[in-house]
Order: sequence, then structure tokens, then C-alpha cells
Amino acid sequence: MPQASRSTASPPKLSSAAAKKQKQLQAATADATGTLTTNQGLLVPDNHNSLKAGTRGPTLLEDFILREKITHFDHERIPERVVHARGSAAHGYFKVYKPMAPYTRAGFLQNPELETPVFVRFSTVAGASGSADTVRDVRGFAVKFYTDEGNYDLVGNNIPVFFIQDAIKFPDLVHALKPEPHHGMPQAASAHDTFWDFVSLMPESTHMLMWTMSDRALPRSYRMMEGFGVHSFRFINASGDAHFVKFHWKPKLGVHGLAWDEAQKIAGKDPDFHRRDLWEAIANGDFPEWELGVQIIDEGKEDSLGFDILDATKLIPESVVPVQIIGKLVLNRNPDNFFAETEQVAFHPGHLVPGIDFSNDPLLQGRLFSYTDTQLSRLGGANFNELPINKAVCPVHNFQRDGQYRQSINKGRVAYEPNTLGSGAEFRADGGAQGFQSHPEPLESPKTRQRSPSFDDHFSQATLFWNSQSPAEKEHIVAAFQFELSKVDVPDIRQRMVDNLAYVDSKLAARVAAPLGIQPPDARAAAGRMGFRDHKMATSVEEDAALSMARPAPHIRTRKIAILVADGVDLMSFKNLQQALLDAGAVCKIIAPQLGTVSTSSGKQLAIDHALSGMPSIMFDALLLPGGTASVASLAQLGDAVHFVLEAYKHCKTLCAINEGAQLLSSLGFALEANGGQVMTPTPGVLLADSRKTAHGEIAEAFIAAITSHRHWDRLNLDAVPA
Ligand code: HDE
Repeated sequence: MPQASRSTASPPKLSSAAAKKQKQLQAATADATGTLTTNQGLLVPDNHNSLKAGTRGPTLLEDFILREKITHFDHERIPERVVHARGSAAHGYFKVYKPMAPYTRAGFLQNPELETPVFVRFSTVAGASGSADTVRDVRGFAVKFYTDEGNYDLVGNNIPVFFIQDAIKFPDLVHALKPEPHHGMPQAASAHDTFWDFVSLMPESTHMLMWTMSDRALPRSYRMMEGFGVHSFRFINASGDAHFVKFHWKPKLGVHGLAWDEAQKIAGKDPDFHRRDLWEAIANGDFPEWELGVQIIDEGKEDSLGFDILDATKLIPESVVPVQIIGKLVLNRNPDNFFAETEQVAFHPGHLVPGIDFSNDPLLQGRLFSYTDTQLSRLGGANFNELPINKAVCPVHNFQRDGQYRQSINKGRVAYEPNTLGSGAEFRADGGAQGFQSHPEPLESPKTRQRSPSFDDHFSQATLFWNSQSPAEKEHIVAAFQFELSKVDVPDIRQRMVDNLAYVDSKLAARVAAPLGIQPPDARAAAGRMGFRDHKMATSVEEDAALSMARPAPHIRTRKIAILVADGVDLMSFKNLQQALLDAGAVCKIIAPQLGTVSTSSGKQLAIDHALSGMPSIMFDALLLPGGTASVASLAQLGDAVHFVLEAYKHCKTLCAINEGAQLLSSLGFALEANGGQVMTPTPGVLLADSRKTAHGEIAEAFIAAITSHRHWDRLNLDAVPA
């Protein structure tokens, strides 16, 4: 497997705010140098032998050096996160583009010159901390802003809606999704009975299921995902005026997914695929960027949306309320220590700054309790805010004291408020205009354990999502439902699910049901079940382009291209093309049957980056097959090489074959014919060119344009390709 490449980038220049956070972290950073000591600072004379009664005698209990070392080791693990256990993180900064004062008084959203330090953690939800990155799942997208007014956490996901409407169902949802309790299987997968049993009984999850069965749940890279705050929040300006706001992160590299077969294979061959991708991009100086977008809704106008803004199973279509881009997030530094930073970071949707407030979304309200509670058990006590990664960069002062692992040494006799003994003058905090002000929303209602009827539409936006997908995306959703439900043993659960899908789209439901050995979908049966709500809201849009991922990437920066060679490769057939790809920011790797070098047709030596056996096609976005009679002849004899080509084709990647390289595509029915020197594209994303007749610039242009399509999902007859 690839090793993380050594950093070639110069360290990013830090703004004073980012420098402040880094200085704070550095104060707690230790180098791996110096003479070995115990934790008490006693020099250790020998780290290879325990203290024994004679060289062949028993080990003595007295050996406090041995005991200390083993005791520490025994306690090196903390409980993993109950959800989002598997994650990867990076440091960076956020900058607003223009003052947001009309909407919010949040200090970090005012000054375009100000760089606010951030720490961002991406995660899967279901799997354990050692599970694979590329499973079908929602991804967490949690951002901690270290602002001058305190830490602000935007703890979102890469999908804008959620499975459930009320926090009280969260433990049920997660128990249904996690490995089944009797045998602990399957790991990091929703394709099993308990998950589909639960969601089929909870029709409010249908919209979210459409997203998780789409390629959104198979991101190509953390760097190529959107992020969403999911809930409605409030912006509050200095005059106290409130607006509802939905948060969006838009990746500069576009939004792209993997093929399902590819994602499963990567899970085995490189389970750290997303972690490695993020780490390497930052180490190489390709700093990932997102823009922050907001949808702002005047209070009082939310009723015109047709659904309840407090319902987290609904999104606001961008065609109804456009996303205003207000700032930029850049990740430019890898953590120094995975445990101290990525593992110990503690996010919380209740970490707020003045100018941002909650809404009454019952899912969000429940989260406000859960996140502190979980840190107490995960991080061992109430002082987790003192861990360097969690520490605010502004002063922190209150009269909370003591507790496990307290770091601050609070001086003086005063640990209460109000007091006069602290500074001699009266100290009293009694809610002046300063500081965080909760939005004074008038509330006077009877207590009730009921759901608002305005949450009763469970299907309209699932249909909106379906209608907004490209034909290829629809195919992927159908295939994903079929795959998942085919893993469900109990036929009644499969039936219940497709009956629900009949409310989304009858063709979708019929297609999903076809190979599942059940009855045709029956919408009326679904309607008879408990928990079913058929309230149709008045949607103002039938489709929304922003819901589809079918958009080309803006460029090919950081895209990985494999160049497949063997002895006898014709260097001239691809050298200029390779340079053009590098100039466009792509990463090119030369792959050959063995490591070392190959001899080119002109007798030169070409250095190899990876051996075929260790670097399969699933690690790449595109494939270049250079010319050279001997090279192509020997690759054609190698099962691994043939498989590499067929698999890249099957996963709809761009393939460019030069001269004899085209012979490696002959089993797919493609051949380079004399055609006057044009680049041939017999099917989208397959390019064949004769480099002796066609200008290299022309080939490069066509190749780069095809790679920006990300994948050519509409390729036909893929089932027939043996890979
Ligand atoms: Fe979370 N969630 N969640 N969640 N969540 C956690 O907090 C919870 C929800 C999200 O990288 C836990 O520190 C409840 C929605 C992210 O460290 C826990 C409910 C969204 C992360 C928890 C939700 C999220 C978490 C587990 C329903 C998108 C990872 C460990 C009411 C807006 C943060 C931890 C990181 C983590 C509870 C629903 C996002 C148990 C009760 C909706 C990105 O507190």
C-alpha cells in the first residue's frame, strides 16, 4: 500500500489568530528526543530488561519501572465515539468574504482580513474506529472554529437531512444500524435486517435513505464532499433581529462519488483510503478548500416553504432559497498526534458564539444534551475542555473547579459568584448586553409528548430528490437498494421497504422489488401501517439541480492517473502528455509489473513508482496506456495488468490509450483505426490516439476534459466486463 509521501510543501504562513492556536498546541507538544525517564522524571538505565532475582530468576514485583510502563500501556485506550468513531482531521483556517453584520453579530463573520483557526474532523458514522473508510455511510463534517469569542462548533454531515425527526429515536436508529447484538455483525454496514426493519417502520427516514443509497454515501474523497449543518439555526444581529439559517460547505474540487464495487474493493485493499487521501493532499501542499454558504430565511417567512423548518428530514431547495457564499475554509496542516488531536477533539452543537443560536428542531435540542454527556465518559470527566485541542484561544474564566484531570491551578479563595473577595470590588454577572444572549422567542404552550402535524410529510422530498437525479444516479440508487435489501433475510422487511418506496416513485419501487423475491410494491399496504403519514406538502419545485452530483469537476487538480508500462515502453508516446497532466495539477504514477526501472524502447531507464500487485486500479481516477510493442505485449500476458484495465473500465474511469496501448482495450472491442489523426472516443471516457499523427496537445486536452467528468457512469454493458 502507498505510504504517506514526505511533505514537499513549505509550512503555511500563519495569521496571528492561527499562530495563537498553534502556539497553544505547541506548549503541550513534546519531541521524541532526550534520555528515557519514568513519568516522575527518573532516568531509566535499561529499557530492555526487567528487574529479576538473578538473570534466570523470576521478575520482582518491586520493579516500579516495569510496572509503570505496563500500567500506562494497559490504560492507553479510551472508549471510542459511540457513533462517528472512525475519523480523520486537519487544521486550517476560515475567512469570511464580507461582513455579515446585517444578519449576525458573530465576530468571526465580520472581518474579511481575519483568519479564524479551525480543526475539522471527517468521519463515518456506523463503523468502529478501525473500520474501513469507503463503506456506504453518511460522513460527519465537524468544524471547530477557535474564535476570539469562544469556540464555535458546526457539527454537520455530508447529507443535508437526517433519518429521524426527534432525538428520542436516535438510540433506536443507532442500535438498528450497528452490528447486530447477538453476533456482532456486520461491521460498518447498513445492509442487514435490523437496520431495514427499523427504517421500514419509520417512514420519516425515507428521504434520508434516498441520499444514503445514492453516491453521496460513497465519497471519492473527504475533499470532494459537501457539508451541511442539517438543522435550521438562527443568526442574530446586534439589534437582536433573528433570521433562520441553514449552513452549507461547498468543496472547491466538486462533489464526486466512488463506484459501489470499487468502494467495497478499496475497503479491503486500502481501508485508510480517505484518511490517506486527506493526509497526502495536505502533506503535498494541495490544501483542500470549501466555501461556506448560507440559506437565510426571514423569521415569519418560514411558513411559506410548505414544510416545517424545524423538521430535520427536510431541506430547503437551493432553487427556492439560493445559497449565498460567505467565506472560505482551508485545511493546511496535518495533526502532530492522532490521539491527542483527532481522537480527543470534542465537538458539540451547543458550543456557540454570540450571534448564532439554535432553533427548536427537536433533533437538535436532543443533541444539545448528548454531546457533553458523551464526552464525560469518552474523555474521562468534566475537564475535557482543558485538553489542548479543545481549549479556547480567548480567556476562559468561571468558578467551576476541580474534577478529574484538572489542569488549571485556579488561585485564591473565591470559587463562587457574586463575590467581593476575588478582587476587592463586587464581581457580579447578571446578564447585561454583553456576551451570549439567547434569542427571546416567546414560548407559552402546554407540555405535550406529541409530534407536530407539520412533520407529517414523509415522502415529498424523497420524490424531489429522486426526480433531481441523472439517469445514471437513479441506476445507482436502484442498485444500492437492491444490494442492501438482498442482504435482508426476512422477506416481510424487504416487502415493507418497497411498499414505502412506492410512495416515492412507483417505477423506483418496482425496479427495486424485481430481484428480491417478493410481491410487487403495494402503496396501500404501507399506508395501513402504524407510523405512516401521507400528508403531502405543496412543493414549489419538482426538481432541484443542486441535489444531483452529476456535474463535471472544475479541473483535475490532485486527480490520480496511473500510467501502465513494462519493458519496451515508448517514452515519446506519453512524455508530453504526462507533463500536461502534471501541469494541470494531476498526480501521475508509473505502474509496472515490478518495482525499480523499466527499459524504454529507446534504451533509457524509466523509474517505477508502484508495482502492479500493490497498487490496483481502484486507487486511481484515470488510466493512461502508452505505446511500445514489447511493453504492450508483455502487459497483455499478465492477468494483473489485464484486470487493471478492465476494472478501470468497469468503474467508468477515463482511459486513454496511445498507439499500441490500444491493444490492451481490444477485449472490450475497441481498436485504434486509421482515422486521420483525430483522438477517437468510441465510448465516453475511452480515448484512442496515434501519437505519431495527433498533436500531443490535442490528446492532452481531450484526456483532461474527460477526466473532469470524474466518471463516465453511462457506459453500457458493464455487467459483461469480467473484473
Ligand atoms: Fe451526532 N453525535 N447525534 N449528529 N454527530 C456524536 O458525539 C447525537 C446528529 C455528528 O467528529 C456523538 O462526540 C444525537 C446529526 C458528527 O467528533 C454523540 C443525535 C448530525 C459527529 C452524538 C445526533 C450529527 C457526531 C458521538 C440525534 C448532523 C462526530 C461522539 C439527536 C447534523 C463529531 C461525540 C466528531 C457525534 C449524538 C444526530 C453529526 C453521541 C443524540 C443530525 C459529525 O454525542
